[in-house]
Amino acid sequence: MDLKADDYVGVTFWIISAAMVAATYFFTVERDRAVGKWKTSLTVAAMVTGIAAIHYFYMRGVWVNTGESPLVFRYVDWLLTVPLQIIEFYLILAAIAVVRAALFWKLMIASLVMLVFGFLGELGAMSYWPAFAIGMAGWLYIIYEIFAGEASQISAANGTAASQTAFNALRLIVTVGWAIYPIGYILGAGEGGAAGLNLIYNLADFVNKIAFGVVIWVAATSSSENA
Ligand SMILES: *C/C=C(C)/C=C/C=C(C)/C=C/C1=C(C)CCCC1(C)C
Repeated sequence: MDLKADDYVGVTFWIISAAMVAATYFFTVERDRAVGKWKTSLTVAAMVTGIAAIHYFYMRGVWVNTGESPLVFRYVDWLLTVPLQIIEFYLILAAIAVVRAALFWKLMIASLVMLVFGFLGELGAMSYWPAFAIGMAGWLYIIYEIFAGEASQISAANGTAASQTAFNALRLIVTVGWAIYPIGYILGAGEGGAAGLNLIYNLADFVNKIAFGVVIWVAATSSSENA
């Protein structure tokens, strides 16, 4: 089926598919410019956009052909890429200090709670707003942990200038960038909500997967040039 000119949500699915492929290529090639542990960080950034690219090809098909939310593809993508981004956070901290594995698991479990309850709510397996509230609690816990908890203390006490810049930028992404997602979920509750929900989720993925990788790329290449 062709993409209709007035299907603006479908167009965003296309643009983001292309952007995810381009970003994957970029982070992979730029890996050569990074040294040491930063190489792994760029590899993970490329994995996130690469996994998303594949899901975007399929999600676009569902949307263009049916006009419905590609619910399962969407959440499978998130369930793969959000944990990778949590790993990315942890790698940045682990590059500068000895970090307890418990911190990693706290962030990981909170992100899974956030996603699983979002999925149950959108699927209709659970009431929409209680599921949303539990998902929000998972996200707020992550924010607490990276601003007031152990993660922020490690970064402040041990970080280099580049790692602290990366940590602070990633923290902003998780707070401000991730805040776009609940807006999509809220729009999804309204009449004809699928368009608003997908438009906002697409925008959010564009920011949070590509900008997230770019932040890591900036830190990786700047600290490699100084090394
Ligand atoms: C690459 C994909 C990313 C970074 C996805 C992030 C998704 C979220 C931050 C979702 C958040 C949600 C809540 C905070 C409440 C419940 C509904 C969700 C799942 C949309």
